[in-house]
Amino acid sequence: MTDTAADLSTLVAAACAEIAESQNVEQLEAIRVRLLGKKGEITARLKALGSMDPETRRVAGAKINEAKEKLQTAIEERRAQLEEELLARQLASETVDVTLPGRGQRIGGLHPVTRVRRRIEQIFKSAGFQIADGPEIEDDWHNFEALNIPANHPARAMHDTFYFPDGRLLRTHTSPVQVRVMERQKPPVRVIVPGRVYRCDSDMTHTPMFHQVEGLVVDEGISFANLKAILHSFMRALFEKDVKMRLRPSYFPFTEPSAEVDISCVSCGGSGCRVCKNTGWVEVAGCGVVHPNVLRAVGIDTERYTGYAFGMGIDRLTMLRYNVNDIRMYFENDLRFLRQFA
Ligand code: 2NM
Repeated sequence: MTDTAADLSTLVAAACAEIAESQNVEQLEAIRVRLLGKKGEITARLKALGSMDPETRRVAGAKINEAKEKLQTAIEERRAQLEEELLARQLASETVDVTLPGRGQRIGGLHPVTRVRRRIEQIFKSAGFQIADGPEIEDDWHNFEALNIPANHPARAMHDTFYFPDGRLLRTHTSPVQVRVMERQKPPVRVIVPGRVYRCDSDMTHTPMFHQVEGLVVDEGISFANLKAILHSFMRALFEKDVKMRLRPSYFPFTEPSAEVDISCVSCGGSGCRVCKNTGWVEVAGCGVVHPNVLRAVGIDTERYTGYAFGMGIDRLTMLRYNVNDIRMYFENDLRFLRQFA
């Protein structure tokens, strides 16, 4: 064996050991460049062949090419091995265990007040009522004047109105919408108006914003008896119970006569409990025969037409239906509370 041949086999053996020990493709590539790159050790030997005599060149050339092929093969095999290892590591670290339980997605639900409002709408719809709505920011005329509540009328003090600097206000009831309905629609009128109303009042039974539904029927020959019948049917439908109902004389500027509506306590059935303060009755609405001044304010002929109207708090009806005793719970939006209704 010639010196150069021995030298070459030493180089190949050392390189093969280095290739086998390389830890990643970058290291391996550096080895390849050092050996087989343009300025590599093997490449240099191939270049040196040119200055040899033909016989020496033939023998040396064959040996160098053999060494080159051996190294190339070793490098490619090691590269494949390293890539396979890398892929295996990636697969192991990125594995998704499809048998793990999911994180879970909580289903949302309608707010209890919304659920009761929809029930109310459904019941009145099936009795032939239209559903109307209107602005929450109102003018004095629609909220008070047209409803027979002139300036300085004591009823204005009862309303704890929120005013804007320009004299407009947040509606204190949904009646202004009924005024707007009567302004644009000739009788017969048969509507309910659910919506948000605002009063400057806040404690366990009052929130500054609350929900009301008011009803209005105007036609020929409408009487207090019709009012009583529709309200009693409504209460039985809403609470899905054969509730009793009674009317107590009351006062509203926009109705005459006027009455408060009580139903037998839905919590105890009338025997007496905390909800009805041991009276057996709970107050749920106000109502009456529309005052002629209201009909006149919107240009309805009071000789030909009469009407009845009623109003109730949706939040309060919701409290009765779900046995909740603090109205503020409905507006805190605490999920622990709301989830119980989903
Ligand atoms: C109530 C009680 C009694 C009422 C009156 C009217 C209107 F616009 F026709 F005059 N709407 N709503 C009314 C009557 C509301 O709430 C306790």
